[in-house]
Amino acid sequence: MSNHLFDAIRRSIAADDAVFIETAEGRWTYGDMVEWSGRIAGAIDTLGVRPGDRVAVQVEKSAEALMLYLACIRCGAVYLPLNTAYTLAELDYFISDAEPRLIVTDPKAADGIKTIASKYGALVETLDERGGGSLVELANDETPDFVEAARMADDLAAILYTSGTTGRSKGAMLTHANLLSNALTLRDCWRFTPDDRLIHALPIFHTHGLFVATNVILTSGASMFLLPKFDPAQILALMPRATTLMGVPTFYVRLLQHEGLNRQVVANMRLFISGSAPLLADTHRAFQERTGHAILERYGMTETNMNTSNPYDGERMAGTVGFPLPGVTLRISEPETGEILEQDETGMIEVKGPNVFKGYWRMPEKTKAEFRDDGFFLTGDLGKIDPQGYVHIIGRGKDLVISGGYNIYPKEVESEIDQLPGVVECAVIGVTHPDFGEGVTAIVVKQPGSSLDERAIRDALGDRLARYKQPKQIIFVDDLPRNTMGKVQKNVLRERYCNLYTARAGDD
Ligand code: MCA
Ligand code: AMP
Repeated sequence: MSNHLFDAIRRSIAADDAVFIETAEGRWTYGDMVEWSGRIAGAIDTLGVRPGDRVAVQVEKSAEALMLYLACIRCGAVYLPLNTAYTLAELDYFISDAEPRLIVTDPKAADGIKTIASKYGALVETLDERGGGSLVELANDETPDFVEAARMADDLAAILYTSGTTGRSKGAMLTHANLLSNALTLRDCWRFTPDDRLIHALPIFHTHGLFVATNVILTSGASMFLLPKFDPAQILALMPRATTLMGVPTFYVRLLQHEGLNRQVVANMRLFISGSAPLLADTHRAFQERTGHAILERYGMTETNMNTSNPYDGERMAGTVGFPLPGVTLRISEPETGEILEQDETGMIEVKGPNVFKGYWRMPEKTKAEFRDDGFFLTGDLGKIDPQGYVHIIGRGKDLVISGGYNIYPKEVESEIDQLPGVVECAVIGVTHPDFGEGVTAIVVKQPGSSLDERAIRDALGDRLARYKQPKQIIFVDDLPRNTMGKVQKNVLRERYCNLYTARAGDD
C-alpha cells in the first residue's frame, strides 16, 4: 500500500548496509532502520493504535526514538513529539487537547504520565535513553516486515504544538506532503548525497532536529552522528569524519568560544547551517574568519517547515535568511490592511507553498485568522525583501522570545507570575543575551509591603513551567511604563535593560 512519506524514504535508500545512524553505542544501517521501525510499528499496531490516532512522545534522544517516529509514519499514526523539559502541568494540556491513543514516555517519568493518561484514556509505554523500555520489549516480539498503512499526501504525519501569543498552545497539523516536499527541496538546495555525514546535536522534538535534519538525511540516503545533546568538544572531535552541521545560533556562538575550532578541524566539512533564531552578523563573520566557511542561514517555522535559505552557491549574506525556497512564494504585506508592499518596505512576512501546514488541530477559527483569503499564511514575522531578493527578518509582530532556539511566549510566563500572591503585575521580555540570543527576563511589580522575593517566584514556577521558559533574571520595580492607551511599553523595558546580560557576560 502507498505511504506517501515512507515510500519516498525507502526509495532513497542507497544500500541496506549503508549507515543511517552512528551513536557512541553503535551503528544503525538503513536495513536496521527498516527492520526496527517496522517492529515498533507492529507493536503500536498490536496495541490498537489506528491510522489517524495520535501517539504522544516525550523521551530522551536516541536512535530508537527516531525509529519510533518512523514507526508512527509507517502505521499511519500522527506523531506528537513533546519537549523533554515540559512539566506535568504543561503536559496535561497537550494530552487533553490532542487525545493521543498512546503516550510513550521515559520510564523515570512514567508514574506522573500515567496519572494524566488515565484521565484521558491513553495507553502508556516506555522508552529510555539507552533504547530499552516496554515499547522495545513489545517490538522484540513483532516481525520485522511490517506492511505500511496507506497514507496519502494530505494525511497527517505529525502535530507539533507551538505556543500562542495569547492563551492556549496550538497544535500545528503537518501532512506527509508538507514534510516530504520540504525535505526534498532542502536536500536538493543544500546538495545532500549518500556521501554526507551530518553531526546531529539538536533535540528531536522540534522541526529543526526532527524534520529538517532527520528527513533531509533520510531522503538523501546519507548518515548522521546522533549526539544526545550539544557538546562542542564532541562536535569538534567528529568534524574530521563529518561533512555537515545543523544548529541554532547558540551552537556557533559556543563553538567560537572553543579554541579547538580552526581551519584544520573543519577541513572535511562542506556545510554549516543555522536557523531557528537570528544569527548575528558578527557571529557569521567571526566563524568565516576562523574557519573559512560562510554559515548558511535559513528561516522556518513549525507551521511552515523551511521557507527561505541562503544560497549554496552564491553569496550567503550575513544578517539575511536568503531567498524563498523553490516552490515557496513569499511576500510582504502591511500587517493591518494586508496591502502588498514593495521591495525594501518592511511588513508582515506571508508565505504559501507545499510546505505550509494544514491548520491548527481542532481550532478552525484560529486557523482561519492566520491565513489570507488567497491562502497565504501570516508568519507573525516582520521583514523585507531587498533589491537582490534576499529576505531580511527585521523583527517580530508577535510577542515572542527566542532563547537558544526555543520559543517562549511571554504571556504564558506572565500568567504564571501574575497569579502569585503579592504580585500586582509583571512583564516578561527578551533581553539580548550573549549565549542564548535573548534571555527571558521578568519585570515584577509587587504589592506594597509584600515579602515576595526572587526565590519565592522561582520556587512557584518550578513545577509549572519548563526550565528554559523560566526567567534568567527577575527584577522588581515600582511600576511598569505604559503608553497613553495604558498598554505596557515592552520596548521601553527592553531598552532599559538592554545591557543586563552583556554587561555581566561570563558570570551568567
Ligand atoms: C537549556 N536551558 C536554556 C536553554 N536550553 N535556557 C534558555 N534557553 C535555552 N534554549 C537551560 C536549562 O534549563 C538549564 O537551566 C541550563 O540552561 C543548562 O541546561 P543544558 O541542558 O545544559 O543546556 P544546554 O545543553 O547548554 O542547551 C542549550 C542549547 C539547547 C544547546 C542551546 O537549548 C538547544 O539544543 N537548543 C536548540 C533548540 C532547537 O532545536 N530549536 C529548534 C526549534 P537550569 O540550570 O536553570 O536548570 S524549531 C524552530 O524554531 C523552527 C521551525 C526553525 O526555524 O528551526
Ligand atoms: P517556531 O515557532 O519554533 O517554529 O519558531 C519559528 C520562529 O523562529 C519564526 O517565526 C521566526 O520568528 C524564528 N526564526 C526561525 N528561523 C529564523 C532565522 N533564521 N532568523 C530569525 N528568526 C528565525
